[in-house]
Amino acid sequence: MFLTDAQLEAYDRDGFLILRDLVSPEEVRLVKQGLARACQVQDDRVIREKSSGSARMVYGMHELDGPTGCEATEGLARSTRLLQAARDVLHDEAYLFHIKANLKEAMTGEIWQWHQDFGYWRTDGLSEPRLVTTMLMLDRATELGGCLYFVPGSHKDGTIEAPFDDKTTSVGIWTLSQEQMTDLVKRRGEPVPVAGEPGTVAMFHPDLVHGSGHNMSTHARWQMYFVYNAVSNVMQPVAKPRPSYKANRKNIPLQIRAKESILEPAE
Ligand SMILES: O=C(O)CCC(=O)C(=O)O
Repeated sequence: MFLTDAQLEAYDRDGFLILRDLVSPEEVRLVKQGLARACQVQDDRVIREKSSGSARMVYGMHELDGPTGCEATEGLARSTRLLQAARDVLHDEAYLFHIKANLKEAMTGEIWQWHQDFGYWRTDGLSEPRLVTTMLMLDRATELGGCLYFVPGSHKDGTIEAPFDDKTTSVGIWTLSQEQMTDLVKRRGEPVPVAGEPGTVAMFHPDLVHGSGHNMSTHARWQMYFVYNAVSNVMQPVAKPRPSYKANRKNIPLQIRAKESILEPAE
């Protein structure tokens, strides 16, 4: 076990858990270096903002033989801090469903409407929301800079049928309507900002309602999202499977890295 019983209880109650100073500044620096390199790549793994053309999302940083691969990111995904914590929450062995970075450049980084991630992932053939997202702050995340917001306890509503929106931002998502969001906030309370220093981690449930605003600050806000699926949460076949860097169907348990710090070679 990496997480305590009290932390697991908080995760079950709120749908998220914040772990401050989990990743060292030097480790964050290495991951950022790899991400800056990956942003230069011309590939479908790099999705750009419609308005500015700067990188908004980067997939596949754990694929060491892929165009965006980064040893530091792949190594961190297998650290006890991230992988064992994911296993604890999932009560199972875990594997990487995907890793993606979300970037919001200063002044231009765009919003993410209110949504639940499982709204998308169930279309990949997943029947159970037995995944966990482990988000790592690579920059200071602030309210002005478009940090994430969570609606505590909203995962208890299950997966809400929401309309698909591929118009208002650069990436289509099943976005909660104004009526759905108003009703949710009345019952569950106001959204809370997920602000913090680089190295802070937030683990959250696939049915947790979340979103974030435009980056109005003069600083970039980069974040890395490690999404783990429980190995027993087998994906069913679908007519049009997404590429494996978005929806990995190979449920082979991920092994913990021999060295905990990614500053040391793996084996
Ligand atoms: O990075 C953000 O601010 C939001 C990301 C998000 O909600 C998502 O990728 O599903």
